[in-house]
Amino acid sequence: MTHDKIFVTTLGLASIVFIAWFFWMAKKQGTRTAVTSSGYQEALVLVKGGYTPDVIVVEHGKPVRLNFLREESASCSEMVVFADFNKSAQLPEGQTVPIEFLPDKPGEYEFACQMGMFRGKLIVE
Ligand SMILES: [Cu+2]
Repeated sequence: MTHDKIFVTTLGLASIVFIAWFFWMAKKQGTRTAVTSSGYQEALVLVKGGYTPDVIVVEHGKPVRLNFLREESASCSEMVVFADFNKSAQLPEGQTVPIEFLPDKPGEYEFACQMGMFRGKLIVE
C-alpha cells in the first residue's frame, strides 16, 4: 500500500468509529432537560411515530415540565401515560401539552402511549 492509501483507509476507519461512538453515546446519554426561568427542568418532546427524544435525563428533587407536541393524527399517540407518577394527558394534534411532576427518587421510569406501543424513558439522577 502506498502512503496515500494507508491515509485514506485510516481516515475511513476513524470516521466509522466516530459515527458509531457518536450515535451510541447519544442514545445512551439521552437528552438532558434545561432549567428554565420558571425553575422547572423543561424539555420539548415531539410525538410523531414515537417520542423524540425518547430518553430524557433529569435531576431528582426538582420539578419537571415536559412539553409534549403531537404532530400526527394516528390515534395510537393521543394519550401519554407516566404510570409511575400517576400522570397522563390527552395530546390534541398540534398543541403543546405540559406534563408536570416532581421526581423525588432517582431511577428509570417509563412513559408510553395508552397501549404501550410508543415508549420513552425518563432517567432521574
Ligand atoms: Cu399507542
